[in-house]
Amino acid sequence: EDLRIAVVGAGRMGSDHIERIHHRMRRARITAIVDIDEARAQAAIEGIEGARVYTDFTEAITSGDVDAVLVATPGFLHEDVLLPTLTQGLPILCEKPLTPDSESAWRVVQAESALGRKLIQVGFMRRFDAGYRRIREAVASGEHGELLALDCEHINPDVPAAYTGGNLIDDTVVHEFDGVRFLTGEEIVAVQVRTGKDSRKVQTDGLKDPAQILMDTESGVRVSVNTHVTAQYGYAVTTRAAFEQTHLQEGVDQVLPGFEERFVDAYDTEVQDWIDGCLRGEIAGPDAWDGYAAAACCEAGLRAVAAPGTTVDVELNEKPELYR
Ligand code: ISE
Repeated sequence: EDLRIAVVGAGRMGSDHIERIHHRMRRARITAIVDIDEARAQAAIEGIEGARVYTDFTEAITSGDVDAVLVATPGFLHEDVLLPTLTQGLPILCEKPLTPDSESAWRVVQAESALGRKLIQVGFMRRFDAGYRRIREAVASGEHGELLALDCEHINPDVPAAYTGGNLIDDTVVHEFDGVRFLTGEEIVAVQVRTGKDSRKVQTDGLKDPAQILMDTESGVRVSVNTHVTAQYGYAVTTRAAFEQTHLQEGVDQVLPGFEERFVDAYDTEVQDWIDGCLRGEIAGPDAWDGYAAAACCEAGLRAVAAPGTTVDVELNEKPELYR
């Protein structure tokens, strides 16, 4: 039996996933597309036989026609979708961020903890990228000695007109917060932001571009992330990992139009693994704790943006049993 998926949110990421599931994923089909904008949902459903449009999310998840839910609404709407879906006991792939702030992310963690089993995977797709995995394996095996530093780049051709300095952190750098946690296997303990000359392509007040975000991990791995989100020429994500005995570099030759192209294989692997896991009754991949930890890093990052040059500590609650 195929996994019957409801996709909630038919915007940029939702449509990308709909197309992916419909054309490329095995053992799954879309049975519901939910969007408050009915016309948008109708457009997304075209050509998908057996799928229904819903404007009401609760109706979709209680229809009896849905085994799993992929959440692709804007982050501020996630909690309202996640909590009822947990209550229904349905597995979830939730696009990043889990929720926009650590307080709401913690509520989700607690709700899942209370159930006593994992149902949520967070859509941090970089964990499924081949280059990221090569670095992670080298860190875990210790074959080149200890990891000492990570120097990363995150380049976007442009961002929406209303993009703020805060979005730079909670929409863009959130990927590095998770990526660094994944690559090092450690929590991030502190964040700092440095800014300088701004590009004349920046359209919104308060967005500093380019910027540099510095992080420290528990064992003292030094991390820098150079962001440039109005770079015009393309999308690029690079990582240079310095070990005691060598360095590894990933992504340097990959400048593409957007993240959909750059991470297409990562997204495909992420969604297929999730589908296969759902069918086996197992949830793997980045979990709600990872989503919460990233939200806590973002909070520190937002304070760091407001006070360039100061180091802001990341505050984390104690990790619940379920995630240990
Ligand atoms: C988006 O969510 C992504 O996944 C991209 O990697 C990131 O560059 C972009 O800023 C985000 O909006």
